[in-house]
Amino acid sequence: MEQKKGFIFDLDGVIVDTAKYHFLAWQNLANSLSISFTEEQNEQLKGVSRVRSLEKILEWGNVTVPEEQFNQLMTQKNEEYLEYISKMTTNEILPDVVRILETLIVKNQAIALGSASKNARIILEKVNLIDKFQAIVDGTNVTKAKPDPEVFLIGAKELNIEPNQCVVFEDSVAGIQAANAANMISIGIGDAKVLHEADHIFNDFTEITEEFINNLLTN
Ligand code: B16
Ligand code: MG
Repeated sequence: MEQKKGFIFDLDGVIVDTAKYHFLAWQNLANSLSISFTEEQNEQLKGVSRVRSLEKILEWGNVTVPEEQFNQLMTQKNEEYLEYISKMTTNEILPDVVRILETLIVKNQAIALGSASKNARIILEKVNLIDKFQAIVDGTNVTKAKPDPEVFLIGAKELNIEPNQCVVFEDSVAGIQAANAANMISIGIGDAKVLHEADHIFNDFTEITEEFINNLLTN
């Protein structure tokens, strides 16, 4: 028999590819401090909070700044990031995300967002998906960053579904670890070599069949 489960989606790298905008904004900021910043380093910032991302960039560049400047740099980065976000459209939703969301809605499943981003609501509004989510847990609601399970546990609570009845879609290693720590089914979206700790791994949502979803609902 099919059960009601909770489906929790990460945002950046799962629903939309905003990593490219984070990269441009962090790169400009790093360059202004004469720190080099590569796409490989950007990979390591996926799922990582804004504060921790800046700390890491400063560490890589061997640069220390007073607290006031640190806060200014965070604001500067976010302002540039918001400029990119403001131009986003529905065209930037990753392939078959809408198909999977619609499949879950037709099956009367509970859907939440579980993101580290403090800009999550703006992004969901820009790509016109905000109405698909019954709960939105983002960087404004959590005190502990992934791999801590807090973001997903709050999501489960808001959906009123037990954690072990929840399924998480994630593109970052820290996010998969957070889902596993929350005792949820973890589904990695991305490279199997990177996301090997996940219970299931797909390159993207086009590979997820309705049969796979049905199996999740009956197990
Ligand atoms: P913001 P996710 C994360 O989102 C990003 O992957 C990460 O690169 C970013 O630093 C973090 O959000 C904070 O974002 O600066 O917008 O608050 O993957 O957890 O949806
Ligand atoms: Mg992500």
